[in-house]
Amino acid sequence: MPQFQRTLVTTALPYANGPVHLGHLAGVYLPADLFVRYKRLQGEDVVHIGGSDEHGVPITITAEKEGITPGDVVDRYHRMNLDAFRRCGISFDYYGRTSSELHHKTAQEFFLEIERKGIFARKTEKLFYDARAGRFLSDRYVTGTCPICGNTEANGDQCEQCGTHLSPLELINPKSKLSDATPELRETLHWYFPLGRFQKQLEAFVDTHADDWRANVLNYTRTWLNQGLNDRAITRDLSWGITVPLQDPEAEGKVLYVWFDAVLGYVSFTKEWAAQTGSPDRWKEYWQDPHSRVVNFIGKDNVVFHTLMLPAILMAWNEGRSDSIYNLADNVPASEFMNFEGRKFSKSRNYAVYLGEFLEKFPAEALRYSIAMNYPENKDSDFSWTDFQNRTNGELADTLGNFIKRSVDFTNSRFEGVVPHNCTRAEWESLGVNWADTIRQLDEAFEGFHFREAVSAAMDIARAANRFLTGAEPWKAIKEDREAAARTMALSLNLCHALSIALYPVLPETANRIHSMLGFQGTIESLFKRGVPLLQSLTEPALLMGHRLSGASEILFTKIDDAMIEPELRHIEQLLADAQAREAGATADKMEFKPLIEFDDFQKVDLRAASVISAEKVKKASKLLKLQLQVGSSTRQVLAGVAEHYSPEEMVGKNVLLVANLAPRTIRGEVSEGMLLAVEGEAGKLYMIEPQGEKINGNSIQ
Ligand code: B3M
Ligand code: ZN
Repeated sequence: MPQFQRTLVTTALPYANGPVHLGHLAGVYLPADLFVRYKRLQGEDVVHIGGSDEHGVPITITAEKEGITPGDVVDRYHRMNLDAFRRCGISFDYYGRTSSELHHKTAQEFFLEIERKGIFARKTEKLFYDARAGRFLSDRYVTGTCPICGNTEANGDQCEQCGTHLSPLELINPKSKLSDATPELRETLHWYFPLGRFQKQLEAFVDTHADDWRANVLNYTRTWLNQGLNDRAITRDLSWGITVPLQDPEAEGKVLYVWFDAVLGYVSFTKEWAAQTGSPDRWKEYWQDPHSRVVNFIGKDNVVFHTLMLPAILMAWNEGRSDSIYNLADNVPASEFMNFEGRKFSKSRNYAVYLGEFLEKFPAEALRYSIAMNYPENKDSDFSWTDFQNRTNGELADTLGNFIKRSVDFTNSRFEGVVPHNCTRAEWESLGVNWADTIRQLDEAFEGFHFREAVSAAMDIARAANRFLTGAEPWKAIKEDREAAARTMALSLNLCHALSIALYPVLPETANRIHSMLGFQGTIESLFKRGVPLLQSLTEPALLMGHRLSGASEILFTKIDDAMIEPELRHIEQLLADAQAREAGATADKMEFKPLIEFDDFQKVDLRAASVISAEKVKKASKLLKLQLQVGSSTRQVLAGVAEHYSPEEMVGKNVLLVANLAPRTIRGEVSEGMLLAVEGEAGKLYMIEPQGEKINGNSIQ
């Protein structure tokens, strides 16, 4: 692994459109904080940059819904999230906002540089336009019926019910969210970033990280690369965002696409941080010195924006330059998701525990520890109240907290609060902790982003310490062999000190409390020194005979009793019951029959028995099968949303019922000439209607 002189850590910029929840903390902010605190402890040069993503359509929709301005929305959530992070001990060096002037300027500078090089393409396309509101509608502003599952409230970019990614043009009965009007298609011009132009360079970039990036990150990225990269529109017809910085009448009323600007927020905020430290040019050391590394902490849903889009933007900037060349990310540790009591967090369904609210009731350090121990590194993990309670009471209060308190109290009461013995190296090595191994384990785990292992390795010291103290029984020894008791206490106090260092990344506040109980002035942070790795000092006992403790002793963790968890458990039951009621309600709605139609209306539907000749999966559409049908003497192609219920092999040879006179539609670039009838069973499972009988193919129903 190459050695870097400094590290820039960035964390995904949460949309300032709602409060962050425990899922965000587990996936992005806590792991990043563990990493930067570890680096600082080791005397390394590290800067942690984060901030709010304040553009994008969800923000303008919220503003319209609440009758306030987008500025009001982002002010509210920026403040709320920053405060929750602070209370949780997430140690940003800088937490910016994409609405800042410097960020607007930076994103525009990138746009202009790429425009100047002639890399963007300008293309005219037809987009939905709401004539009543006088506005073009970006995907999220259009709603309608999903062509795959029939959900009447599908969004223009995705159907929440079946998960299919859609374009607004695929919706049946599209409606504008602004006015309920049926939108019309109008031509509009946009700037496109030609990702495909960088395909080879991006492939080479990703290949250089084949050994050090996580499997999930490589997989997502390579799936995209294998499908071939396309042009992406990077402007929008909106009024909220960063204006396209051209005098051109064609650019009027257009802003940069939120993702184009958001990923550049990392650069802008590093500049703002540098200015704040009094050395405005210092940001360049982190972005443009080849001896520096950039590490982007994100969730798995943001992978390609960080492994393809941001690198491609930087490549476009770097192209043909001999100076001011940006470093591409050295690593992009993307997490899987942490679920909550077995279900996905969902902001739209209000199934979430928000960080700020959690910290009103429970201590941040206990949360940090539980979440670190459930870090969703390679697969989705789960947060449950019972697990949180058990870890707090068992591991933090009983194992760690008790050990520290027993050590300090006994020394205070029996040895006048003074370390009563000089521990030898041999004694230090005899405690059941192999210090060199432990340090190596911690180093490897933190450097490799294996945070659960890192925190467990630190907690193993507490377990060994407890075993040692309980086994040595100084409260008995003190009566016959004061020297033995003195030895035990000196070793225990040194273990307390080792714990304060090893657990510092995950429990910074507790570590500082231990540090001060042990009689040290100043904070642990005040010991940090460039080039001095504090973990390495654990190989030697740090407290010498005669060192005086502070004299105080605190309970580090209070147990969480059932009465505190009870309301939370009831609250989840309520949330789950609500979700079930909603789902049942949705089924009940379907039971309401549609308005009556005349027989003649029904006669207009041409229903035919057909049979499936061949079936195959459709690229980029995991729900669709492309079927060729025999309908009497003719053949037909139909796309059916049944890929999750039937394999292509199962479909071939089936008799099916076809709506034969449905106007053809294009889905995913493929024409579908008709629709197959199926009925929904439990949990959304689909069953094809399979007419039985001899010589029925091609015949209509009677
Ligand atoms: N705001 C999406 C999200 O919060 C987006 C991340 C931006 S990172 C530059 O998931
Ligand atoms: Zn759908």
